[in-house]
Amino acid sequence: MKLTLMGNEAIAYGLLHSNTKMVSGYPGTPSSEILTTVQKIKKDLPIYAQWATNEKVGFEVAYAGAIAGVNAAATMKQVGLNVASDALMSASFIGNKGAFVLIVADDPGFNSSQTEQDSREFARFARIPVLDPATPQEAYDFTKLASNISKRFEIPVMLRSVMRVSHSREIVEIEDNFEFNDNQGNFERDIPRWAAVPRAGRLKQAYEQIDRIEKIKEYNYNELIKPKIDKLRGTKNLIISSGAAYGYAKEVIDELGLDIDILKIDMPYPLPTDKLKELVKTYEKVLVVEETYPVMEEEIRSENVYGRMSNDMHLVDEMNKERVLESFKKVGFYNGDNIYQPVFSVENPKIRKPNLCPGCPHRDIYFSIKKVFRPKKSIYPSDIGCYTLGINLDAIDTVLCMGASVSMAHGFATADKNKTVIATIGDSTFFHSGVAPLINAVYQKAKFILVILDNSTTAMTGRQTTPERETNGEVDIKKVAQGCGAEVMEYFYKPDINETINFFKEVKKRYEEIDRPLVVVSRQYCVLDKERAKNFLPGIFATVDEDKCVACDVCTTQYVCPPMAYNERGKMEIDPLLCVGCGVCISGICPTDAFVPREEKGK
Ligand SMILES: Cc1ncc(C[n+]2csc(CCOP(=O)(O)OP(=O)(O)O)c2C)c(N)n1
Ligand code: SF4
Ligand code: SF4
Repeated sequence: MKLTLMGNEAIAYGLLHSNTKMVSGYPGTPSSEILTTVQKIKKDLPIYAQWATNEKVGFEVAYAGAIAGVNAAATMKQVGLNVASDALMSASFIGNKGAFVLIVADDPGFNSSQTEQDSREFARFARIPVLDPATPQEAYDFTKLASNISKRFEIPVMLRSVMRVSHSREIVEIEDNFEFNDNQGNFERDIPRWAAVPRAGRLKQAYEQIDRIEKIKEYNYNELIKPKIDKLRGTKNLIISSGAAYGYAKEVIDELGLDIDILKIDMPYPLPTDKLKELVKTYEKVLVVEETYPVMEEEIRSENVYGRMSNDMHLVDEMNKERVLESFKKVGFYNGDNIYQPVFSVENPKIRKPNLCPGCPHRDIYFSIKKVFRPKKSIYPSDIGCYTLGINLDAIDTVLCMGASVSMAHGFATADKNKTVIATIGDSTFFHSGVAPLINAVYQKAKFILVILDNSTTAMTGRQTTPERETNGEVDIKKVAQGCGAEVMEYFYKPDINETINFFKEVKKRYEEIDRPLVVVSRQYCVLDKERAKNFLPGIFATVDEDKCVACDVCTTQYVCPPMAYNERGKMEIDPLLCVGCGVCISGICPTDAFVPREEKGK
């Protein structure tokens, strides 16, 4: 059967068609659609497909399933693997009974991530095989292959996608008339294996791990690489490539009619290094085209191998045809002009700044925090989510990684006692990794304010569910924070800036009275949550009384609602198509009260 599928949807079908019974993960672009699609296509099948509180938890839930004999998978973005890496490093010694596919989507070019790390490096570090699909079709095929290899060698197998595979679409051929085999889990006690404690048990497993990876190398060569080597024509030069990078290299070769052999590697680790080095010797020059780090290049490094390590390939950012051709020129594969236009680069950024949505409650919280806790006397650590866009309001000083706002607030409060620390974190991020540092802060008697912006969803990554929402409040952020030992104040947001400012004045007062972390739980739904947002948006649409506007910039620099922009007369104007009618600007943002309800204009 043929379907037009996004890479991530193809992976979801691949999971279904390899009888995967458990899929667990944590959202993160560009991986999120994998689990969402499994939830959609599984229909009534007895498949567990759930979001976890973080990637480590997701990994461990699914991995236990694989130990119990069912086929399982965990999904995450590349930085999520940092969080799950503790579990991964041990799982690679212990292995699994059912298949365990670890799906990680990388983001070369930092399109929506804080790093562009290459997860293949993690596979090499953990000594587990990794498959690197180049297209949505391969994303489907390789998911099934990963499941087979995992089951056959009883080892977690990584499927490493990148944004250009996960988010591109093509017609994908998938299995027809598939019947799901509902195999039941059956945990078999094997204490020396599943609970191998240092040192004797682990020593044994470490030798087994080495032995296993050697066998997988052989498999890689015989089944995946050798058939392709047999088809090489024996030209003067060779390109070795994998994943999405292969697509760029192949297109450049085809479009320019270059006579260069190209060997596509499906499993970049473990590589049959000796055999590849033999192959490399039969060519004059070999260029390795891969994203993002020189993983294969390091493995097959020889005098005539070129790439990033020889400085013949760009070191940062995504691959594209212009960059590939530039490398061809550097190593002497091509002498003509570079026919491809430079795409976006740091030198010519033409980007619109990301911004909070019109009507987003997060904006008012930041505006009010700044009004009450003045920037010169405060430090604003924040975290990762939609609320990070509070950066546009200059209401965020630091962003590191998920959960770090809380521990960094603790650190800042300890290091700089002359300032008040007001940290911000989203509800999903708090559950992900904010709880442990809050306990630590109470335990260490730190004093700061932590504002949890609870919009009842994981908005940034596509509004996935959160523990509180899914349990109808059985898991309650307020009680969790209280249980951690923090003082808690709750605010039910209203679209009136004076209400929010007054609330933060109360917060300031309370903060001065106590000697522990003060947590503020600010509740309001995401403005894109159409069902719920209509309950708090009053439908008061704004316009500007131009006579009153003195072009002071307060609204465009301190409140920054997207419909606001200066017109050709140098006066503020509201784009009526973007205004969602929250009415907040009218409630007191402008020092001269230039914002008025639309129908009042001209009164
Ligand atoms: C370790 C890690 N996992 C996942 C992500 C992707 N990610 C970015 S923000 C975010 C959650 C945002 O949700 P929330 O904290 O509720 O804030 P909101 O976007 O709803 O304001 C996620 C999952 C990430 N950046 N890092
Ligand atoms: S804050 Fe008021 S006066 Fe200042 S630019 Fe905006 S609308 Fe004009
Ligand atoms: S009413 Fe004002 S603050 Fe609200 S969305 Fe419209 S322009 Fe933005």
